[in-house]
Amino acid sequence: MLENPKRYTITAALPYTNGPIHIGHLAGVYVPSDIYARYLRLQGKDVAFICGSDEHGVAISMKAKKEGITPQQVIDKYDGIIRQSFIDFGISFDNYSRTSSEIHHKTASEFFRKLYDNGDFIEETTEQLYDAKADQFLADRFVTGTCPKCANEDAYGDQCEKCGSTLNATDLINPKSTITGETPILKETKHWFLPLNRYEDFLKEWVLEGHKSDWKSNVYGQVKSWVDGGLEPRAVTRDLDWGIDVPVEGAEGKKLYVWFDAPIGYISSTKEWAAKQGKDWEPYWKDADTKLVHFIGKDNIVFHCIIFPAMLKAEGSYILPDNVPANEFLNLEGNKLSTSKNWAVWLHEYLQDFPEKQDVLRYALTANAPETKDNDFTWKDFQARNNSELAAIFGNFINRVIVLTNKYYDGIVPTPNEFSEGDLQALTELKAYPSVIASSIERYRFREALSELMNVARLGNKYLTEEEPWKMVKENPERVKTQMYVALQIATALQVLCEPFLPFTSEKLGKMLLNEGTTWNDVATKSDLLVANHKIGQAEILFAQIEDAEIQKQIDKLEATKTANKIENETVTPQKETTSFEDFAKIDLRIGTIIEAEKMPKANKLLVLKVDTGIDVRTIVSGIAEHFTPEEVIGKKVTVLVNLAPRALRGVESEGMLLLTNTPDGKLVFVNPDTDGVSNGAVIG
Ligand code: B3M
Ligand code: ZN
Repeated sequence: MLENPKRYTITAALPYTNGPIHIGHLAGVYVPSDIYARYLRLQGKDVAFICGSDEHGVAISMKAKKEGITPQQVIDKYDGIIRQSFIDFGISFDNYSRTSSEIHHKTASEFFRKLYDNGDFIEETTEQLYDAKADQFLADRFVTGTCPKCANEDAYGDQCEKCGSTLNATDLINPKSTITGETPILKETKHWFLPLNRYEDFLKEWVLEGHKSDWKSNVYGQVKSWVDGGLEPRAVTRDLDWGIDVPVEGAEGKKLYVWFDAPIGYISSTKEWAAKQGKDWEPYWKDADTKLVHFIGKDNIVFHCIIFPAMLKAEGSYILPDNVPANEFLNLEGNKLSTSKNWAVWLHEYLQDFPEKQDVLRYALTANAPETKDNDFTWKDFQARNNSELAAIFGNFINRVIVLTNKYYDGIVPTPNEFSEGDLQALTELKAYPSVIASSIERYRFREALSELMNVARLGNKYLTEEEPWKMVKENPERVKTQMYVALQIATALQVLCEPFLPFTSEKLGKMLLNEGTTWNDVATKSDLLVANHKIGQAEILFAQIEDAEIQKQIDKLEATKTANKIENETVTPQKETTSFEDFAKIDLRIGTIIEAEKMPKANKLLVLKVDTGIDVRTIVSGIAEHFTPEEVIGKKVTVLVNLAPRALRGVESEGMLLLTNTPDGKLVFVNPDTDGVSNGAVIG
């Protein structure tokens, strides 16, 4: 681990511009990286916080085909939406570029060409999957099939999301083209391969030895299993019509593999940033005193810990990542987040429903971050985090301090008298928090760091509750001056220390305290963060309560998505075997009317019905009690199978059966032909 770096290059995974971003992206990558970058800036460090849109790859082409537009139109649409989401949520990149940019095409091409000229690639003609109907080679997401490692039937040509394996398309069992559904054939094609096997010793020494103690176990474990399992040459070019041309002769129609070019996007984005700043980009990627940290999700570990480092090693002039603190996955209400199933909380939609509540989501996602294992986002937890933590602890403390200071001293910070033991104890505890929080952040433990931040607010509440200035003011107003002075120091510390986590709240609180310029280090070293006679502003509510109705609306929205997915994905029951007209003629279907209904005692699912079939009035027991009340069905016209052999149900003789079907979300509905003007007993045939 690099001690005392001169500068920091922090990268956040480049989001594919094939759709908007959701809470899983924020939780996994962008909030943790933003906390880290903001914290380092508060320490006065030289930080380049880098990101950009990932605009090549099959995912873009597939989206274009699906929407009937060009890949350029797809990336322009979603690049704009994603950029805005990052701005809206205070993700403070120093530069956000895009891999369709000219500077990236140039940087990636030069990078490839250098390795090509060094002879670092294996040039080989191999048989690849080919969709004869679409007249297209199938790579990556253009083909799905069964994963040879874990038997997941929805594995992609380059990766299995279930077990995390990286695959070659030809590894798939029962491959199917996602373009036409056809079974692909094998066809020869030339590609260039990065011989990862040649880098096994380097990776063993750099990662398995060098980062045994400081890389997260979920990351280290994945890298170890890949390297120990033996690495194979990996194609870094594709037969595609969208992407960066392969810059060598004889490569017409070939593009760089998206996972070769995308990580180079960090470098080109840094170049773009440095040019705008009038800085030299190279120290941020080539100086041994630079700490390079990649923030990613777990499905990107192999690309950031094996493939990209092998590329950097081969190129020879770059530094390697000091850490890759990958997060696991966030689930939503117990199910995997899914763009394709619209099972997500989209950031742009969140802000429509919860305007000005970016920090509440940042807080809830950090408090629940999947740092070492997959975790679950629920709307109930989100509400509790806001109401029981942010509002009840953080907001309540701040509100009491600001209101009382305005009430007792017209907003002027009082001059303290002699400090009591309790005062000194609180001020001493306060000074410890900057290093406590820093220690967690620097070990990428953001949940822990956030919990320590909230302990500052708890310290404030505890102090006020023990000191009770609202009572003391009657008997010893001089004492209250000291109490409020101490409370204001805690509030100011909270304003500074919360900035990496809750930037919008920090800004609001800064305006309420009219405090500027207090540094992280001041909190650790100074006792007068807010000096006597400083005038503060008025209180405003930092965290309004989130009502049950607002949460129910979100839960209902997800239920509607589930139903829509069921409808879209409903598989039709296959037709039964052929029957004869003679057999059909044996059944006797009539129109009838339910004239009485009651629940079957001690049987949740059964209603006992009296049905006028036109032939007679008979008893029919029907399993519809969980879908209809007796009142709802009385008077309803129904289709009745009248010559079904009678049978006793819970001691009640049932003579016939009503015809019903169900909606995709499982609701039962009566099946009735258009029965206007049709009498009971009418024969259906
Ligand atoms: N575009 C994100 C993903 O796999 C991918 C990251 C690239 S970082 C260089 O969803
Ligand atoms: Zn698998």
